[in-house]
Amino acid sequence: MNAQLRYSMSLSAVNGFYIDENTGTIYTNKSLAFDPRQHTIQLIVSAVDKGHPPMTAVAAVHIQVVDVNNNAPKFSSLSYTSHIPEDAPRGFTVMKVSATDHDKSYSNHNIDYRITEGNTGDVFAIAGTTAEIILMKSLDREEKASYALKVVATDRGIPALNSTTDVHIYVEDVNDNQPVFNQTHYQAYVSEMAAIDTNVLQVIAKDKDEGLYSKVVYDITSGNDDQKFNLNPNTGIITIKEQLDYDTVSEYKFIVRATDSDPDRPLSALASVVIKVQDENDNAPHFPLIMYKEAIEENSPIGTPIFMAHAIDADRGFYGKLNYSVTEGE
Ligand SMILES: [Ca+2]
Ligand SMILES: [Ca+2]
Ligand SMILES: [Ca+2]
Ligand SMILES: [Ca+2]
Repeated sequence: MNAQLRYSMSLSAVNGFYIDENTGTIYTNKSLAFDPRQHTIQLIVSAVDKGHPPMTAVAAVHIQVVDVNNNAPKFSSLSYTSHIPEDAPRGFTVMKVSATDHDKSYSNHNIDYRITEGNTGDVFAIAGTTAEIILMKSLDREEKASYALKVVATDRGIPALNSTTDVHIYVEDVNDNQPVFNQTHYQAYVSEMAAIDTNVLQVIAKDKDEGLYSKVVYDITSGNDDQKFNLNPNTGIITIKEQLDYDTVSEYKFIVRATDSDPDRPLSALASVVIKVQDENDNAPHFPLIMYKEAIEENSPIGTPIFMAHAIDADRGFYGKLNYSVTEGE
């Protein structure tokens, strides 16, 4: 009977605890918050037996409150977006994400950041503790115009907790590509008889940039002094502007230019064009004089030259070679 004990918490009971008076087990009656400034709570427990007189023992109980890692880091935003020019220098800080963790102890709330997905070519790196996303390599919008990264924030608790956010990085265009002609040299043949506005050929240049930085306009920079041809600045189609004449000019050589439409710093490319005019039989031969009269002596031997026909044909080349024949005798 004397061994039967009755327990109590003496002195001022600490808020949050109670003791089973029969078993002496100490319970909490509310959730304890970890306070990094006060890790331990001291309780004074008395045990009284049922003897006569009762004997009392008093003990100090130190309760160590341990922070449990029960909060995952939480990002300040569900997703993040950043725009960065494609000519941004390496080392450029693209953006900064951030997460917080409500646990109290150092290891349970201290966060490390990692990029886990989408970092094609290791173009970006994240500073593990500050969460700044840094550009590590040169960008090229024409190669890759956007990145969708997954960034994970992990605390240092055991076990560690983490959460993930999406980071969208859009690469903004810079006019860093000049137009490129699909041929460096163009050549076409056109009949000298071709009508005005006939299409002779089309020059085409492409520009890998976007918008105005890729909108190409064409012009002829040299070789069209007599304005025989027209180059449509938008389509690149060269047409005949004035009647051609093989016998005056049989070949035209131009330099054409393709220029993008960057209002500040347009880029351009050049190509050469040769247009060969093809001869047509457009000039009837004619004799310089209308009538030739020759006196022939009677009884001249057969084969005596009596007349050297000499006609003129403005066609050169094949159509300028004449065949002579006697069509009618008098
Ligand atoms: Ca935590
Ligand atoms: Ca580029
Ligand atoms: Ca570009
Ligand atoms: Ca361009």
